[in-house]
Amino acid sequence: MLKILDAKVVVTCPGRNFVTLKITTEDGIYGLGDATLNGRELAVVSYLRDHMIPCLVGRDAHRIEDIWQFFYRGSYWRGGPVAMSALAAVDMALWDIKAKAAGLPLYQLLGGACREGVTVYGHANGETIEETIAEARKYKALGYKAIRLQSGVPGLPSTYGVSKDKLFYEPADGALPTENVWSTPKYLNSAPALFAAAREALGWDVHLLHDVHHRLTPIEAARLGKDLEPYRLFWLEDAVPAENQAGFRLIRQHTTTPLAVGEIFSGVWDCKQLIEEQLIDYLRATVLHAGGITNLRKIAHFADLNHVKTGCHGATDLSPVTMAAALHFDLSISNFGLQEYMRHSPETDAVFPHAYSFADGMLHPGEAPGLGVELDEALAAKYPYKRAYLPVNRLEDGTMFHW
Ligand code: EZ4
Ligand code: CO
Repeated sequence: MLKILDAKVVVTCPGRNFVTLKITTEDGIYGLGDATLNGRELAVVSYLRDHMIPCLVGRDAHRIEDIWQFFYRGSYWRGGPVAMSALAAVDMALWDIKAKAAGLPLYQLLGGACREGVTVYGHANGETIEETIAEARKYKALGYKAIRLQSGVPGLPSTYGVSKDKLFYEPADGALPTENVWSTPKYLNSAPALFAAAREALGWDVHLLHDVHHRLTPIEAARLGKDLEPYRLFWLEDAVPAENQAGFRLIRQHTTTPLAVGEIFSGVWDCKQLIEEQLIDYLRATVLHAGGITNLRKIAHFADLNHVKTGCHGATDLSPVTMAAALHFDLSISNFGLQEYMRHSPETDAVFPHAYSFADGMLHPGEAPGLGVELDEALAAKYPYKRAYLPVNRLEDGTMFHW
């Protein structure tokens, strides 16, 4: 019995908002969990503080599966991003505690390493194709084996994924949502040219990826997939919104471009059909928004039976605690595909000192017991919460669209 003494939620904004759960046990061992839900942070804070922490105190921290089931089944209102992010934070913190109690890095408890490191992809972006390719060259020089390319769409004032600060893209940029403008025809006319130029300039010895960010219909996505086939993408991400999973059948029937989807999924029910019917190649669900390490492991095992690999979301709104948890998970599962890696700012890394490190295009979680991430609470307190929203999108005629 490793009794849970207390738990608290820390909100900090070292450049962007992060919500962290810290669970403390009677033995003095503590664990950290990330509960950050970009643009809706305080809903998860309340879910944890007002509804979960009172039920956690006094429980045995070792009983991870039981505690997971207690909250999942016991809330009656199952699932959804707020509840599953809160549950994930509890789950991550408990795995952190268990691994620290064992004196082992978490990946050892998950079955041990299946590979030498976790291959990651970085984000190259620019207003123009030339600028994007120049950025991609920098990633290649740093040793990256896989690079996501996003370029400005001619005729649109701004585009998803294209940022002024190349290193630290933060789409949640306004105290009220920024309004962007979108045109599918303009986008579909420009995207293939980016990859034609990129293969010409970068060659074939690097994996290239692209994120559509849920902006097409299935038939439009099918066309884009076909147009991109000559450039052999590693994956085409979030081609359409995935609430209607059957929509992927149509894309699948038309193109051999590999498909990735799921960074906003809350669990297996958001992707059961996608996996079962083998409609996708990579699942983007994360340990954070999909209910923790406990839940994502089950989903990954199910995916493995259906030829689907993992491709965990790893944007900067996932804190270093999630990044560490994802790396332990990635290292230990049989069907790992690729891990997204957007570097955090030095301010964020200072608040969350961590054992994971990058070399030769791969991240490794390190050998520190547990997740291998600390929280500098004194420093965190110096960065108070700042309301920030993700942008919204409208078509050129003013119609609300997907962002
Ligand atoms: O827009 O993480 O692949 N990465 C992405 C991200 C998401 C943000 C949303 O919080 O799509 O940039
Ligand atoms: Co994405």
